[in-house]
Amino acid sequence: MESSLEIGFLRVSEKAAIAAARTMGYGKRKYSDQVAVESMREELNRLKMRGTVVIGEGERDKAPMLYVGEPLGRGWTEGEIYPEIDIAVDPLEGTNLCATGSANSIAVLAASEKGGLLNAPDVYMDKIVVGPTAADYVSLTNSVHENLNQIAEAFQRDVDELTIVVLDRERHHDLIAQIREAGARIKLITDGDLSAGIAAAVRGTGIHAAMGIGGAPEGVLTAAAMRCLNGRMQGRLKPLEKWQEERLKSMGYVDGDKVYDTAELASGNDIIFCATGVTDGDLLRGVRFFGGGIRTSSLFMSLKTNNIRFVDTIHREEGSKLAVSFG
Ligand code: VTB
Repeated sequence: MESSLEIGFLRVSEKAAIAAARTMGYGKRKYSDQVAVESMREELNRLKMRGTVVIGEGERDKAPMLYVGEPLGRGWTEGEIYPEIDIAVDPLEGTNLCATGSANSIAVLAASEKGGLLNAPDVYMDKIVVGPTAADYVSLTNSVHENLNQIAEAFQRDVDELTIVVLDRERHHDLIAQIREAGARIKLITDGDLSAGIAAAVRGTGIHAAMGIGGAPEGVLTAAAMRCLNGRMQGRLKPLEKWQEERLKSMGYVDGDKVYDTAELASGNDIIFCATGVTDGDLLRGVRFFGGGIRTSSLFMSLKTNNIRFVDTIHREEGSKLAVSFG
């Protein structure tokens, strides 16, 4: 991918994060999502590409979507010289977190050459996510105990020195009990298993794995991040409701036990992943507003060029005399 296009994607997640962050704490999750979606759409349409959404906003939310199949970018009207790009978005991951001003909501986007991101249905997915240290040590077909022992071995520590992130949901009753029984520490989160998965792949966050059932679209985005970070994400599609089962069948997903590995979820060779903090989090700072300017913190990665960038951007308003401060 051209570097100007790569930088364009960073701008997309930054702008979406800023738009959402302006609504932080309003208590209106759908509105927060809507402004992030609108901002992403507007910015993506400025880019020199023929983009197509392959992972869009969840219909489950009934939010205004960037829908699967939506064409984006100037290439569709201005000419075929621009590359075809598949795009996966989660304009506001953790709508509730933003609406309540809680930690770890982010704006996320991944892009790849055509066909490089699985067009996963909007159902649930059972997941395990670890970073490079434990990447070769886990499998979704192992028991929870086995996986925790393996992760502990990878980190050369005891199981009780691990921290596992799990979404705080009734459906995780057994999973949580098993992790507790094995002795690992747990961080229960109200939302946002995508940002938890990314944090698990970065040393120093204090998180060693994310486990449990969350959204399949978020799973594909997590896998895109894992490709760039050398982490591992495994997922098994989990229809929890009747309509989800029907959706899977109609889309041709018949093998309910199939475990998708990182490179099946995100198979591209030219993957870009951007996440910008909306509210302060484990890995990224939230958007900060000053008179005359705004500051954002992003993770911006390119698989092809092997760059992982933590980008701290100051967006100065035109004519602003805002002094730049350190940190
Ligand atoms: C999942 C998870 C997301 O919403 O999609 C979750 O992957 C929805 O799960 O990170 P429930 O239906 O159980 O609420 C998030 O937590 C946030 O979008």
